[in-house]
Amino acid sequence: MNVALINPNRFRNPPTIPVGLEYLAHAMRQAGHGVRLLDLCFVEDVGPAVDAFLAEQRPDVAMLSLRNVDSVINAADHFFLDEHRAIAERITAAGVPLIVGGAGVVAMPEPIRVYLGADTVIVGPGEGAAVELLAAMAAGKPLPPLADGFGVAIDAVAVPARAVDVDYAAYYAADGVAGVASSYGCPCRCAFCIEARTRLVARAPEAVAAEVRSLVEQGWARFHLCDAEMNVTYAHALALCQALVGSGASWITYMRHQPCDPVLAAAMRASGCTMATVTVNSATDAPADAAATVAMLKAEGIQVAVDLSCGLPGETPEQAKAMIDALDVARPGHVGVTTRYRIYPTTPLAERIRADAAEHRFATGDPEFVRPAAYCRFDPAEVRTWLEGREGFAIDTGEAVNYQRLNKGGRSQKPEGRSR
Ligand code: B12
Repeated sequence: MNVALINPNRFRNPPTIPVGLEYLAHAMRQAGHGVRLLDLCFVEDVGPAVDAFLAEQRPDVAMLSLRNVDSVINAADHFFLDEHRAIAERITAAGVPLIVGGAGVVAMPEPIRVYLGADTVIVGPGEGAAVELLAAMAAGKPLPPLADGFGVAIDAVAVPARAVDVDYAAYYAADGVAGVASSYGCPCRCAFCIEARTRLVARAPEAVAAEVRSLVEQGWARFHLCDAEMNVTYAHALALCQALVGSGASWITYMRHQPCDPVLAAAMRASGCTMATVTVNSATDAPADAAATVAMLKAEGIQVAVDLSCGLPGETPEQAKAMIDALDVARPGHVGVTTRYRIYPTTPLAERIRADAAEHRFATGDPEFVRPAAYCRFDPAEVRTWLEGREGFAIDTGEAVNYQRLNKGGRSQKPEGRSR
């Protein structure tokens, strides 16, 4: 079939290479389909670009990637679904069947499908599910409204071709980096998060390493690991690091504060990891464990930022302050504190707010939680007083992501152990 892939993500702080669409393009080409990708990230005149692309390619189906529903942080001051809907409308007006998928759709699959007027939404990894749908379409079957990509096997040893359809130079020039995913899904249970509680699907570390080497060969040696949290399975994290040794890449990642030990920290460093964002929830995590992980990573000379979430249902200010104290002693380069949560309708946080009037009073915004709504239990002004005088600590305003912050020189992080 003739497939049009469209990346509507024009948020450029930083710009993000549409790696998900690159993976889809590879899987569909392997299955014998014709694929072209329209990347709208740096395009000025979006509407005419979409119309021209459709008129020229005359696709059998269009696949629109929905990475961001909104900016999440700061009560989601950028809401992207309206601009995505304008693109979706041009596709459907041209009579082209529309399938949507991407990291954002898991937030609320059916409301997003309806909002965009799409035929189908695929939740989760798309490599297997999109190919299955194309086969069904070719056999004349109707498109289902919902398909579960987590339930369809992916080719775990595939090595997707990179930088074929996307202008990497434009992204790197604008502070972007390549992304590489070694797994999808996240078994963590964070109440506010849309990725949590999804099935973990892992790729073979050797295949990921081969993909990384191909990026390095093309000159794109710095990448962001795009796993939800790299270490949710300790054995996979360690095997990934071991496979990446000698690739020539340098990489940055998100990880949970646990599991981590000196062996994993050393393997990360040996494989080219230069920076980690450690995600910590003061409602559930032990301060000593979080501080220990920061120390282990710093001992290897890895730059560390912490994304600290505090003020979740049931949490006391004392819990949050104990975590802040412990992190202040561990001294990561930056601690971004979140106290306002975007409420997504499918999360446990939303369920709790719906069920409990005492929690409802902390919620503002769209009562259906489709358009931005926020939960804020700790007054940010008070939290600011807890952070006063602590170098590197700030309420996260979404003005930058951590690799930008630390590149601009967060708190200096002199390696405490081996030198670089
Ligand atoms: C790594 C990451 C980053 C890195 C990206 C680095 C890089 N160069 O790639 C950085 C730190 C830069 C970043 C920034 C931001 N991020 Co971010 N990020 C992620 C993370 C962890 C991985 C995304 C990823 O690339 N995955 C790997 C690729 C291969 O998977 P994928 O894109 O999901 O694609 C697969 C499927 O979704 C599907 N698919 C994709 N498109 C399509 C289309 C169709 C039609 C189909 C059928 C299938 C399909 O198939 C693909 C292959 O399996 C996700 C969380 C997560 N685990 O998903 C958050 C996430 C995507 N980020 C999010 C947000 C909000 C942001 C920021 C706005 C944060 C901010 N306030 O600054 C910015 C936006 C940047 C931008 N320009 O878009 C949200 C978006 C959802 C939402 N809530 O709106 C997520 C989901 C986190 C969350 N829990 O809320 N991010």
